[in-house]
Amino acid sequence: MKIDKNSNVKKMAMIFPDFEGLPLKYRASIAPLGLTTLAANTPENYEIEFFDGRLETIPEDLDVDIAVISAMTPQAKNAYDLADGFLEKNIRVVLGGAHPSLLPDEAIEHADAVVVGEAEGIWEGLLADLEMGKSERFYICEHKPDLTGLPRPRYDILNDDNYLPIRSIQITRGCPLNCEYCAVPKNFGKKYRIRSIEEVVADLEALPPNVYFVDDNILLKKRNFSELFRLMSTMDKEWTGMAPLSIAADKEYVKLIKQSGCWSIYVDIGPSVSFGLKKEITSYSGMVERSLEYIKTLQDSGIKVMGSFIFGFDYDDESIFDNTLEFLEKSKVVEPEFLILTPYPKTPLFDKLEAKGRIFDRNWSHYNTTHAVFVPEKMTPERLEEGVNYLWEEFYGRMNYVEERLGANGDVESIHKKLLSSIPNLFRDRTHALVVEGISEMAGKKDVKQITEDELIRLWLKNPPAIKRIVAGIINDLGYGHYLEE
Ligand code: B12
Ligand code: SF4
Repeated sequence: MKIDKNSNVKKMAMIFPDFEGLPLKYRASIAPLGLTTLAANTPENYEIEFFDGRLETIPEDLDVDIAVISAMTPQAKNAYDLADGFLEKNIRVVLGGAHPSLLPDEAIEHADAVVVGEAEGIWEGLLADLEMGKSERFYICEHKPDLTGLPRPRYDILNDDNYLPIRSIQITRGCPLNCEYCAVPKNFGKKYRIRSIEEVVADLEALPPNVYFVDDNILLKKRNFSELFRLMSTMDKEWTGMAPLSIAADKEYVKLIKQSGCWSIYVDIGPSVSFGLKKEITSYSGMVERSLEYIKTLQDSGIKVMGSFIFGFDYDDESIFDNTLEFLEKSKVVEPEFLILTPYPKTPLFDKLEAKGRIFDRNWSHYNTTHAVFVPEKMTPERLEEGVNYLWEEFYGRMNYVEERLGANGDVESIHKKLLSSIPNLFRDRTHALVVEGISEMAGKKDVKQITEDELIRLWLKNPPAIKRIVAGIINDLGYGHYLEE
């Protein structure tokens, strides 16, 4: 370790590596929470510099003592390449996060130490061991940490210019359910741990108004969450989070969620609906009706439904794609995401497909939900990818969607100009309104409508990288990415 023995100050790089295949590009503009949480647990004598590889190039000549890298599976290859480069320069490397926790034996080939699972209670000891040159290879989170008294994430290490004005916060860890494609129970345990609501409220009070609850399922522990939402009703927060669609079965809960400031919920619509969408399975068609009803309940209460549709289950055949479009038409879900089922290592799904010899692609960079890495039961991998691409194009590329968003009249010649000049219309919903807030702030205007077309174009041309990336992401989302290349 290149530590100056005379100085107690050490330099640490924290890195969230790049990965491909985030079709809704603006999501990269939400800052990751794992490393800011780790930073909060890092002793003060470490000077931390944070890099988000999705948004910036990691300098090759980083002058640091230790590199700390977090990786989900699709980031693993980039994480390992970076790690190898650091090791060559005699910089100490620690790997952690979802993928190294699932496959520590693979990760240790590229690191001095690997943290398996949560870092609280392990991290400071690991750093001390590294400093003394006697670190272990694996640091395993044997006892899941109590979530009381956790330090606040160190959002100050983030470059705010890179991100939407929204802060992530976590209230729960673990999950007692067992969805076959999910890595959460394996990494965080089956016990659902929840923080003290008092502490969460205190954290929220210290945060700006827009918040993202990264919790996987805000339907579990409804009593605790109800208490939180009641307290939030007086707090002037606007938040988004994730839940199963059945959250809408309880209309009182939906009302409370809305009152607490919820403007959108990301729901997993895929498995039940796609099963029900098979017309011949009439006994399941009730699921589709119920899902439509739940979506409507949320929408009627003013909550935007962001739907995740996963394709490639054994019962999915090629009819699923058009059936999904029909479902979208009926349900008016405004921001669907079309994902390919992906067998993340150590999940029940991986084991099942592996046992049948159906996994044919082990390039982790492809494990990003845009590639078929296994042989589906009722179509070829190619048809699965084509079907999902078709949905992205059909839904986001179709003219009436653009018209709806832009108020444009299909005049393709001037669409590029229109895209720029109509940005305020484009951002009609709340997600996009967040972007607008960022833009108006940079333009020094309170209300985005005060920004003239000229100013907007000037901003675009001179732009700070954040604006360009965010706007380009949205233009791509709308299926007009090729205009940006001209
Ligand atoms: C928010 C989130 C996102 C965000 C931001 C990513 C991020 N990591 O912040 C976004 C939207 C970008 C995202 C994208 C994806 N995600 Co995601 N995401 C999550 C979620 C819900 C919460 C992550 C979080 O903020 N946790 C809170 C922090 C505090 O926890 P943490 O990051 O794990 O960090 C702790 C420890 O792991 C450790 N730690 C973390 N890194 C490091 C590094 C070192 C060196 C050390 C020592 C310790 C350490 O310290 C922290 C404190 O203990 C998790 C589920 C979960 N419960 O973890 C899934 C999860 C991480 N995502 C997952 C996946 C697969 C994806 C996708 C790749 C695919 C998908 N599901 O769509 C996509 C990208 C593609 C796409 N289509 O968009 C999987 C990962 C599985 C895997 N094997 O990689 C998870 C576990 C969900 C699941 N159901 O399995 N995701
Ligand atoms: S997908 Fe959500 S509900 Fe299912 S096991 Fe994972 S965290 Fe739990």
